[in-house]
Amino acid sequence: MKTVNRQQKSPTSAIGDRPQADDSPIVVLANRLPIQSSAEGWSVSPGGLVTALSPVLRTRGGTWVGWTGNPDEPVDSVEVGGIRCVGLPLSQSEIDHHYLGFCNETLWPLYHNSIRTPQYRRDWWRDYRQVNQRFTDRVTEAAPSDATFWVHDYHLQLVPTMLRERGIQNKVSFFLHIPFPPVELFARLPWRESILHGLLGADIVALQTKRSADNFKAAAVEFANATQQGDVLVSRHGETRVVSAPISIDTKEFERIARQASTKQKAREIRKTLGEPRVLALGADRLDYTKGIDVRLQAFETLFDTLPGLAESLVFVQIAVPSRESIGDYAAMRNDIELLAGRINGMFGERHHMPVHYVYESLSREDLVAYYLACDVMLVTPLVDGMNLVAKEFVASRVDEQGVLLLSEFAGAADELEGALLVNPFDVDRVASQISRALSMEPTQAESRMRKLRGSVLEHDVYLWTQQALGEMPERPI
Ligand code: GDG
Repeated sequence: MKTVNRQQKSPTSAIGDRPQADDSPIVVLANRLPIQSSAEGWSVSPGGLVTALSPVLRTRGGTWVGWTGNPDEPVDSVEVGGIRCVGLPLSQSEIDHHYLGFCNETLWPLYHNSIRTPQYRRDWWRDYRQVNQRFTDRVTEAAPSDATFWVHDYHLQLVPTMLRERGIQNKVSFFLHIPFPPVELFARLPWRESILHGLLGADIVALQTKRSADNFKAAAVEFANATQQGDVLVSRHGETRVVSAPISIDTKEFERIARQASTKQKAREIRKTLGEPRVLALGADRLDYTKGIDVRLQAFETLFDTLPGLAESLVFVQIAVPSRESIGDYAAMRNDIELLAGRINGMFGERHHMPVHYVYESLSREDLVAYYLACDVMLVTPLVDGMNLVAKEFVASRVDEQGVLLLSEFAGAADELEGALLVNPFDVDRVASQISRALSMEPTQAESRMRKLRGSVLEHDVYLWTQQALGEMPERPI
């Protein structure tokens, strides 16, 4: 969709003003490049976003611009796994101020409903602007003339309008992976107007849920003088269509891994190694304070206290992937969770049986799917979450139509995943009673719920999301 006013706002085009077809090459801008280096050179790093975007980048051609994750590491342009990757080296000070500071200590907590206190610092903001500008400069050098620009996430919210300021009139789509907060929380951000004006340079702003889309529209009306006409915001930057495009997964790929004999064998081994418990419950998350890992542990503590014998017959495995360890709130949360897990094992464990297994590492995808397959109950209890792909991956992996999903109503995925047992993660007693309900659910009822869940994830996969987020097909009804 070309906009009415773009021409007027951007009279000179640095890259080109040809009409763009839907098969135009894609240029992805994301904080991180999807590659990792080893002795053998660069390889694709495992991750949701790269899996999601690889097919469209390979078929339409395109480039990915981002940072490698290490300070001052230059990557000119390398082709890895069929994707052209162009690096933007960041200095240690930019990493500290832009990535760790403004992104992860200001925006991350603020956008997650301020469940930790956001820090507002002008020096961080200065580097946030600077890094956004450097991304913009780098991408304008690297992009083909007919490219569609696809800007990702809270790290790069100023880029759409910075592209316009460089005279670029090509299609620009922005996708926010985390929630957009209610206007009364967003209002606290000292740079709220600048962020909104940064985003409104895009033709499309896509968000995970209708609620986030509504929050964004309300903020743009209140703080950026935009007027709203249905799903379109009209501002001094032109027209911006606001869509909800819930991200998803490569469902077929998870099914394929789950059907492999080696994965099924691993799933059997997992249960055997854990002492063949009657019930295996699972959590798998990046170790983040939004994910409600403590909520699950507290719920199990309550259950073990009230249901005699349960702690002897159940094992709860929590896979916790290390994340953002240098930030104080993360270190404190890790400490709290490990203390809680230790306390539960101390109170309810026996010499040959510990009810909580805490795995502080990142597993291979095949191992993760084996855990998904091995468990009886999957616990996804974030306090707030843009979408939550773990919930969808669990469902996709259950080709046997078994297993129960317990899901927080504050995960974006809850809007779609009918068939899950929904919980309010702030109500620990209710989480405990829903776990208990899952444990005693009739197999036929569990199967019918899982069929419903699988129908949703099979239909709404990552390929559909790509089209929606780029504004190339109608939004799905929720
Ligand atoms: C942000 C938003 C939104 C987990 N354990 C292991 C492992 N994982 C992978 C999962 C999944 C990914 O990590 C986690 O994705 P989430 O969606 O749960 O969460 P965030 O990292 O917070 O992502 C979120 C997402 O962006 C996409 O838009 O859904 O709301 O916060 O893919 O598989 N992967 C491996 N080993 C593990 O042990 N390899």
